[in-house]
Amino acid sequence: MADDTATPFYVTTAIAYPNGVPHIGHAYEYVSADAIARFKRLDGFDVRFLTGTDEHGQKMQQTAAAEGIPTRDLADRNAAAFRALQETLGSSFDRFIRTTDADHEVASQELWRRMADAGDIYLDTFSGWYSVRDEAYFGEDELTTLEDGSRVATATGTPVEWTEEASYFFRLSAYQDRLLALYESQPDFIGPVTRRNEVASFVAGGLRDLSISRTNFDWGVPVPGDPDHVMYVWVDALTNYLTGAGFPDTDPALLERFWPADLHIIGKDIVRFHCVYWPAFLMSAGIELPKRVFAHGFLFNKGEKMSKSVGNVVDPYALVDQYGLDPLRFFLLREVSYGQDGSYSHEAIVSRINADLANEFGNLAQRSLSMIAKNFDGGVPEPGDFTDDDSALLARADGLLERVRAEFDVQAMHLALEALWEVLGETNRYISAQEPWKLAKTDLSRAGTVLYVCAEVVRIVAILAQPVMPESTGRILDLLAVDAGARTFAHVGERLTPGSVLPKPSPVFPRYDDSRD
Ligand code: ME8
Repeated sequence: MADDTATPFYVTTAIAYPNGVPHIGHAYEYVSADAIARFKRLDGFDVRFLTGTDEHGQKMQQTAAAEGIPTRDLADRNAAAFRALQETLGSSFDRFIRTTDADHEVASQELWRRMADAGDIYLDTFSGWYSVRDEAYFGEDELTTLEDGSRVATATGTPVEWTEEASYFFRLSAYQDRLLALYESQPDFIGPVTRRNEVASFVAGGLRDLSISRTNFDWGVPVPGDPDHVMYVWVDALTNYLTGAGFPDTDPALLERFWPADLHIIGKDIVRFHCVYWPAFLMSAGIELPKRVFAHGFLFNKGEKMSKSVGNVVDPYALVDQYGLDPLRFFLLREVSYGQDGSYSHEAIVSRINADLANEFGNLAQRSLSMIAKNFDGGVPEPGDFTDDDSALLARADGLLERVRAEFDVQAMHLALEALWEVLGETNRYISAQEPWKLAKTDLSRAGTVLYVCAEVVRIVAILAQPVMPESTGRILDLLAVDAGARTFAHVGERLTPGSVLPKPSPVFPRYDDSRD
């Protein structure tokens, strides 16, 4: 049950095109958005997390025709694959929206009507160079002519065709000043800052009206009052964020609570749609704007762009099978600076698993808990007076929540994890310096204090790392006998209860043994 007293937080991913199967780039986006959703829940927010598939458009219709199957069958099959991937990744989404859902057609048509009522939609003829694959028109200056005389879009290399059609247009040009004022007055609207600057300079260069309907195919949402036209796929795609919050009136209470969205997580290639078109549509329709759009970077295999022809498209399921889900989630969020492009390779993943997880975290937990089991009858030791070193380390661990929260608030998950691992590093140095294994023979009470401090750090880091590695941190918290109800961030400031009985310790983060491949 949603907690009505908690502050709402609505986070979304991009909705994927199900004209193919999901790849590691999709997995990356899901894991990062899921970590944010989990973080906010643990931090006491009432979270709604939306994800799904973007099923309309000519590309879907063409892919299905090429396979000789109805478009709906292609959509059903691949939407199921995207949903299954999310489940495999442990994604905690609240709704998996499909743009073929009945309530989504109603929402898209209502948004259209409101933009039309505002006088922002008109009928005209559109002609230009159209790329089916990109579902976008390109100007002459954006094309390259190949040796065989055919033309492709320079940015994406996809073929373009000269196309003329009757089309409805959206008066995007009328929104230039309001968009620039938005970026100026709400500097947090677009993150990271480099993307905001790019968008602002694009808009400052002038905006042309946008063609927002098509007549050359019918796999889309019909335009209200003119069923010969279907909506341009991006109009309907962007509306998913509203549909998923109960717009226009499928769930008024949900809409009231969760709109405007707090955060749209997207990839860097679709910034213009989310930061120019989307706010302009909403301004036109008189609907509040989302608070923030954050664009993550692209993920590359050893620095190379994934492509079917290079043969380096990595199946995310294979990575989960090989490395385990939590290590993979950790790697993706720790290794790549969120917002920048990143690279992954077997060596890089193994190095994170062995250095960060097995050595820094796993060993610390295992060593501390085994010494407690051996010397204190398996119960949390009673700490004596804390020395300055003990108190300084505990203070650092107590300060982590604030640091990690500040990093998550600006989607710097890599820095949040860095902060946690800094304290784990200090704790490993502390345990080496204190030598509790020696103290156990000479000063058992002091050994107990040292181990208590270590167990406390492990508890705090495990609680704060739950959004990234829900399953393994859960096991660490089980080993510390932390109640299921005492694992939210509100409990970080508590302390382990001396005397509480701990289960037999077992390693949570095994080393990756390369010789087993
Ligand atoms: O763009 N690395 O769908 P999509 C990281 N339907 N992220 C990547 C990536 C990579 N190599 N490749 C793609 C669409 N992505 C539209 C969205 S939203 C109203 C409509 C990201 O399946 C990409 O940037 O092509 C996007 O955020 C998401 O995956 C879905 O991409």
